[in-house]
Amino acid sequence: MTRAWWKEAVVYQIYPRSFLDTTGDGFGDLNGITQKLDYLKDLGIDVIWLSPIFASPDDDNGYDISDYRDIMEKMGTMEDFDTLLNSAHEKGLKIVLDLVVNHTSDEHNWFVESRKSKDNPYRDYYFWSDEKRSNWLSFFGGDAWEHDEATNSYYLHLFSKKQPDLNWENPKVRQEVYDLMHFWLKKGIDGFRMDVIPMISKYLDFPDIDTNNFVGAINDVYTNGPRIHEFLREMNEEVLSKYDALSMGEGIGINADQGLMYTDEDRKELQMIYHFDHMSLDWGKGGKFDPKPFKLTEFKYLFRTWHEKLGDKGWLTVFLDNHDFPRMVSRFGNDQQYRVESAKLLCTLLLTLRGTPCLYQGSEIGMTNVNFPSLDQYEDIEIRNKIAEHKALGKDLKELEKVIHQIARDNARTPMQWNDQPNGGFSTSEKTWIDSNPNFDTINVENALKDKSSIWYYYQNMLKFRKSHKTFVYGEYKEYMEDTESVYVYKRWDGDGEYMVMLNFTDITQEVVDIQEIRSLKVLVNNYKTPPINSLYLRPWEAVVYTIG
Ligand code: ISL
Repeated sequence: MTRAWWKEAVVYQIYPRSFLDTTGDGFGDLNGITQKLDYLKDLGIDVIWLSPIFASPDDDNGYDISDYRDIMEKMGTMEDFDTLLNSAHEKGLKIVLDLVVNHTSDEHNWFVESRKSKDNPYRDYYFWSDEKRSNWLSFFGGDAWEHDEATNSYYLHLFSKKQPDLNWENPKVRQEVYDLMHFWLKKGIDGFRMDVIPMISKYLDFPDIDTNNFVGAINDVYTNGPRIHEFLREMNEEVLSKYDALSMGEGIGINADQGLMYTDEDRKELQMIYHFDHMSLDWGKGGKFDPKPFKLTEFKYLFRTWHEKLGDKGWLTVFLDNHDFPRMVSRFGNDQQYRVESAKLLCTLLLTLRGTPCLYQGSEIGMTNVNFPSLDQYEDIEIRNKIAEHKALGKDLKELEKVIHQIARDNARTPMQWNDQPNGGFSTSEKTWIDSNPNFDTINVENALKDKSSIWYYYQNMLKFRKSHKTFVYGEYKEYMEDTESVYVYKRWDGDGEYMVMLNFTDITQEVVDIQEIRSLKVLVNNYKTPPINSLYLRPWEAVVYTIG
């Protein structure tokens, strides 16, 4: 398997508006990130991915960009960005930006022009039609085709109506995107995370979807369109191949069979993608608002299958949460009695699988879902639209509220908890753009740094451990006890070593059975303060990494 820096790196995602506010306006900014670079360096990560920092009317928290070459005013200036980039580089940290080019803001100049008249030179930058071309639904509720008065036509928006989809069939659009990528790469950034990249090629016959099966629509119709690989190869040839840049695609809709097509090193498209298979395990057919129970066997099956299918040629980003999903300790762990143990267990999983791990801000202190007591506290357009839809239909909000507590994206978007001061030390403003999780009084960085047995130090230790044991990056993978819902056990090995990882995903002690190697195991890492009982038992949420032989 080819070795590469971006395979060995660990990425840390920052959600800038919620990281650190240095101006007192209740909104995180670039200077806040610069201030915390030493913190990140100490933690031991290599690459910082910044969610969008560009000019935007902020309909979808910056994922609606009105100028790709300008910084959002509330986040700072281009000078602040240059300072951040240079300081990061001085400390040996890399910066990756979010490339959101499936759609723009409706306030982007291209769209402002495009909607003016049918013969405007920018008309073909977007998808226009005299009538609705299909029954497609938008991710944030309602039709994906929006009527526009000016020309009495409809335009396509797979997300909010302020996020019109760009028409990648138009070579001028592609050139515009490549130009803006060059702009940032020439400035010295280290690569891109690519938002909903499998959606940029559309099925131009716009086939109708089964509106009761939104997940099916995403996988079968909205993503992996006929020209996707051609576009990505072109992007690689025109831009990426000219730099030593990281390219990480948001792999929405990509299944294990398709994954290799995107990341096979010989195909020269993207270096890695992060798939959604394990992120939708607890979604019913209706999508995230139709939750169903999570099964560990399915979760393990997915990791196993992806590992096999990508083989030695493809590559993955491994992640368990980000700004679009609930907090991992609340979703896959136990955020009450075993918060510390289960957060450490999930860290162990993230850092012992093949693939480039992507951590999300706050996981290193075990931040949890927020459960806002009032629905009015939710800021996300997705949730607000859903609430409005329910109200309009006269539906009961109690049930919806439960689901929102469980799945809302705002769970992961509450401010970073630095200390026990107001707003968890995130901001001195009385009002912040989103409320803090009140548990900042106990769960915060300051407390974590005072306690050598904290989740934070476990992360720091695991990051060092991964760096000094490359077997976890490149090695083979074999799973044991695949059919149990309680434990996740796997071996990682190569010429340099052989290791066993054992994780108990339950609140009770579990027995590990049928593993031959079990007699010759030595503990390397353990998430409990006292050594394991023995290698046949795992205490609640216990995680142990053993060396074999
Ligand atoms: O959270 C979701 C909506 O229910 C996801 O399906 C999400 O829409 C999907 O992961 C795409 O996410 C990306 O593009 C969106 C933006 O809202 C997300 O924040 C971004 O990560 C549109 O740009």
